[in-house]
Amino acid sequence: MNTADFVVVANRLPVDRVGEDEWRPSPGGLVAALEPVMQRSDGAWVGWPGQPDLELAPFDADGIHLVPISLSESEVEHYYEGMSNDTFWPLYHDVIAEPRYRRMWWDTYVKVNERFARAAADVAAEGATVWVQDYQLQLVPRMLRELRPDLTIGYFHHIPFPAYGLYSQLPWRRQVLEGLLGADVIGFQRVADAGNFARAVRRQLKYPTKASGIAVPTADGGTRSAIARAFPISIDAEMYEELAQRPDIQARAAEIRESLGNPKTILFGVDRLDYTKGIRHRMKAFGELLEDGRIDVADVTLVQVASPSRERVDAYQHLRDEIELTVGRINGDHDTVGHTAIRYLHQAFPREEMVALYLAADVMLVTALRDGMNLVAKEYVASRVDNRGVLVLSEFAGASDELTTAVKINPHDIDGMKDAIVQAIEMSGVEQGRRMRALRRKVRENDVTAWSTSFLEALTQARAESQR
Ligand code: GDG
Repeated sequence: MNTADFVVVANRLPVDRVGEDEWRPSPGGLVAALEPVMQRSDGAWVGWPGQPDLELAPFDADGIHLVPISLSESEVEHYYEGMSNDTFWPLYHDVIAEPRYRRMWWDTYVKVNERFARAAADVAAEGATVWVQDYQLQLVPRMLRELRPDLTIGYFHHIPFPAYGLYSQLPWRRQVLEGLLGADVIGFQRVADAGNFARAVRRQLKYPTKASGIAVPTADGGTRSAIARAFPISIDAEMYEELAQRPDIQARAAEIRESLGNPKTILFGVDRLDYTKGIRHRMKAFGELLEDGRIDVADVTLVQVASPSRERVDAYQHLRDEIELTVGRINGDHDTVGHTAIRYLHQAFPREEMVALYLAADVMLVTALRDGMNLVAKEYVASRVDNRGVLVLSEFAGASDELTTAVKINPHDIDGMKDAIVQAIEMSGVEQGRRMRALRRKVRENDVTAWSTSFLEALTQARAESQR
């Protein structure tokens, strides 16, 4: 393939390198969401293969044309671990951890964004649609528009966009807004994120905004319109339903219960090990419930999968230490020879095992302090083909806007979270069914195909209008 009519540009390629010439589809929120879309279209995907100093020619995998971007060791350190994961990530998640502003990181971020923009410009056919993904590549839309004014450019922001009072800390706040405004459509998870973005544009750049439209000045002295609005991302719900109906996966769920000593209630959490996910708050609430005697270790077990993430960033190393200290203390205080309080797994599991865990879990705990969407909440719901199980869901996760019949919590309110967990443990089967059916309807109606279709339709429409 020389050029493509549809191009995705994302930090990572949708595959991991497992051998010299061997690639495996990679796990994670973004890939899980875009994989089905890409396989249906004849597109190209521009991204980093995940290892430094890897110079690779474009290749095809799973029906997708892949264009690898090479990053040196120091570029990975400055652009990815630094600017993306130690500046933008904490700043955009309401400074749960302190963002670090390093000029050297920014310079590399600009340089790497240019490389992605040029690769996308090279692979895109005349008049093609390019869909840029996420906060690692916020400058690409504008760079790409300058290189290729014929393209239709979309951008989707997978993480929150913070309130202006926080955003304005960013030393490069103008450049980032201008970078994003290079897109015809800028998509966010929640209505509130799109609102925060429009406010930042008004305050910082003084461009007028009207409903979801932003009037962006052009080089010829006129204006063009960019659309900023919410497109809540979702999952391939049908795939989760199918997995959940497989006899081997159901048998595995029973086996998991058995191997935990058949507790009455299994609580489950699965997150990348990240400070945004509220894992410590969740454990504090659980530990206090045991301490208070409101639950008993013989009856209730918490299974916590914390998949390894960003292990070279300091804040993540500290978080891991804190969590593991907490797990050790709670288990030390409450375990019996036959029962454990927390079964902690710092590992990544295959999708089938995840679904077996969802099926084994009576209560799913999503306690994020800030989260763009949180796909785990939706995966749990889609997997509960038996219409049983309770989702405890943080108001601070984007999923909370749609999943209104979940048990809602404020994870900062430990007493409130403890009550919600007890409410979930004690909930009748009838009540579980009523809530779960409503949740499942939402996730099925607004699945990942509905998400990408509505984004791409908005893009087509925006382009048609701007050409008029
Ligand atoms: C970002 C935003 C937004 C996790 N551990 C394992 C595993 N996972 C999978 C889950 C889920 C995905 O990774 C995680 O997605 P989330 O949405 O929960 O969170 P982030 O990774 O932070 O994703 C988020 C998302 O982008 C999409 O826009 O929702 O707010 O932060 O699919 O199942 N999968 C497997 N083994 C694991 O151990 N197989």
